[in-house]
Amino acid sequence: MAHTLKEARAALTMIQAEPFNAEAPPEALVGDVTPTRLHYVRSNFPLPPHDGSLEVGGAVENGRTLRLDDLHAMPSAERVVTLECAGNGRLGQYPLPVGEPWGSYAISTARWKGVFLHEVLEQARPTAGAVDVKFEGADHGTYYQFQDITFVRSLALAHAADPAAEILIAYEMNGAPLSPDHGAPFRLIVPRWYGVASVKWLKRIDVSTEPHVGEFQTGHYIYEWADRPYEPVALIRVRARITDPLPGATIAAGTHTVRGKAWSGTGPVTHVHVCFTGEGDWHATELEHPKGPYQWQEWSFDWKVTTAGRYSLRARATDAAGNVQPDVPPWNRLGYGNNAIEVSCVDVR
Ligand SMILES: Nc1nc2c(c(=O)[nH]1)N[C@H]1C(S)=C(S)[C@@H](COP(=O)(O)O)O[C@H]1N2
Ligand SMILES: [Mo]
Repeated sequence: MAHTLKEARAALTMIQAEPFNAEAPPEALVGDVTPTRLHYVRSNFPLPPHDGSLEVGGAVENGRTLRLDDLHAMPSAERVVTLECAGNGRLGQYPLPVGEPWGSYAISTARWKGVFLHEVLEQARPTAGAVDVKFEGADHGTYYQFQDITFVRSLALAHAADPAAEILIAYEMNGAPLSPDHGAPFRLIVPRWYGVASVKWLKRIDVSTEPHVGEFQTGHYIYEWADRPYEPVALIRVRARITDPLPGATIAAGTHTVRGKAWSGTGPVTHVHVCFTGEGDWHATELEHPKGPYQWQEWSFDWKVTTAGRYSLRARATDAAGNVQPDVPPWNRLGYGNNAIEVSCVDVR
């Protein structure tokens, strides 16, 4: 397995060796779906062993233990979902906060297959008074001041049990069983939310009558400011990326089709504008209709450039909720949710 693990990781840009954390390469953003070997990986703890069982319990009338066969026997669903780490773009924050020094590529899109969480919860029958659902991974370890804690996240029962939320317990990614780094044998996929909600190596689903207060949503993965109460990170903020030309490229004068992706958890994205001088010359791009509710959209713009020189390219997305990217990273102590407009320099000769 060591060999295949090494192969599975070879195309990624490593941020940390152990636990393994790695960004996607720029090619990851070219198509609609990111090939699995190019999908970013974010793990807080070493790869855990998993015994293949998933306990569903707590404040439910019908607790049970599910195995892969049980999940396979249920109706399946497939969704294409863009995942972004809430720490993506942390390097763009100044002063640099603690945490993984992510550049801009902790973002990818995959086709996930599994069963709907709401169906599993319906079968479990939460008791009256249940308000929260904890999702526990098999992974654990040292974390800041903690000797040994397990990766646990919760969602409000109203969200977890909502058929419209389309939360998956996924067992396949891009047509193959989940790989070790992406949460084998099964994981949560929470569309529209920063990746942290999508608990990998899912071991236990625990319905509760009290909201969960855990390190991964009250100590980290929170927007923390000096002057107001913190908020847990939740929906992915609106963002656009230029994928062609890549930063630092040299292109010939003439007409160049500038391309990119745009995404938002409060989406869909309704406009992407591009700017070539940094002086407010914003041009509307051609934006494709979303191919699905949870995946990035493609946009393009035919840029006619006749004068040689260095240009600074910017792309700015706006979504249906009216959210638009800010010029500078919205600072918070732990450096989450940087969706500032990116600038890339391109030489025209
Ligand atoms: N059990 C467990 N699940 C986890 C994590 C983790 O450390 N442990 N990391 C989360 C974070 S922060 C992100 S961004 C996504 C990344 O999913 P990926 O590695 O498949 O890209 O997994 C989430 N699920
Ligand atoms: Mo993340």
